[in-house]
Amino acid sequence: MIDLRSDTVTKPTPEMRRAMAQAEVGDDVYGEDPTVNRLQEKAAEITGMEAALFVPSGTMGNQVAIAVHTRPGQEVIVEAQSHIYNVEMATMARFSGVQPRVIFGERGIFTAEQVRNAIRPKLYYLAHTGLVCLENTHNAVGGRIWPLSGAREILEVAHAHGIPVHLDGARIFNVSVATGIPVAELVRGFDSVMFCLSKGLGCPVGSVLCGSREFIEEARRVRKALGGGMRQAGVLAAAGLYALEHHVPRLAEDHENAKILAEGLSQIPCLSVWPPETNIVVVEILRGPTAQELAARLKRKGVLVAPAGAGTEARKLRLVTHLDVSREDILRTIDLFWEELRGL
Ligand code: TLP
Repeated sequence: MIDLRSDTVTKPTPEMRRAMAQAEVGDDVYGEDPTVNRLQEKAAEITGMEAALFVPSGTMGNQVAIAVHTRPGQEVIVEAQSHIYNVEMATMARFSGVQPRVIFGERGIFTAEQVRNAIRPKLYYLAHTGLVCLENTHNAVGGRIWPLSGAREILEVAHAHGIPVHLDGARIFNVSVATGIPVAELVRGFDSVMFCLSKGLGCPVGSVLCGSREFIEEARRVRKALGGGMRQAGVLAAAGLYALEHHVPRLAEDHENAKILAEGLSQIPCLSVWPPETNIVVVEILRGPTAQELAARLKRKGVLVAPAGAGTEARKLRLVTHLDVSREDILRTIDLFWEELRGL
């Protein structure tokens, strides 16, 4: 099977498994797992933040950040297609007692002016704005890179109002490799950043939340309260350390494969393909099968792709390149799309 549904599907390489098997471990709830501690130190160093916390998933990293930054009854500014708003099961309402204040970006990217207009005036009878969240890359709009200058303007506006800004940087390493800008530079000024080890970096499990020492101290309490205190988690952290040391530059191959895939598919007349900026290709099917139907037919031929969006958006597919798909797999996928769609 050629699995292009997500970069979450990668399996640990033999070298990564070796690093996991050999990891030195301890009880991380006591702060005594040396490998977890090393991963957290390394993540803090890479992001230029004071401290970091290993969490089981990106969702938990985002939600712990929201819980620490906000108070119940506040609003959180989010983009309409963001993961935090769409794919985290309204968890900010469930665990933090806050509601999303949704802004519609231009193809997923909103401006500082839009943020300024969405911040509530500090009147006692209005909900106060507790947090702004950005997502880089922005998954649902095809792995788009949030322009750094725009992000910095948003940071300025939010901070001028005393509002913190969290970055869902699930794929921030893709941004860094695509732009050549170090991660620390991309996240400078944010109050917290979450990045995923279990996406393009190829780990089986795990994300890291980074921020100030004070923020991470509180985040550790919230993680434990949510049931995310892990014990001998060094076996997982070892995979993270291995990935940070060996799997970052190779993301360029995924970006190259995404470009080749997009170029190939864009030759098919009934498809409209969004030019990828990183490792995510969004394909709109203009005529013929729905996304579900085409995905089912491709599956029978050995290729897995993900229908993107629901309802009215059922004519979109998302294809994600990663560690476990080769150039040959990409060329084969293009051929199979042709086989299904020729003549349409
Ligand atoms: N994204 C998954 C799905 O949930 C859509 C994927 O296959 O892309 N932030 C962003 C931007 C994400 O894309 C994801 C996962 C998360 C957070 C959550 O990470 P996990 O799945 O580890 O909770």
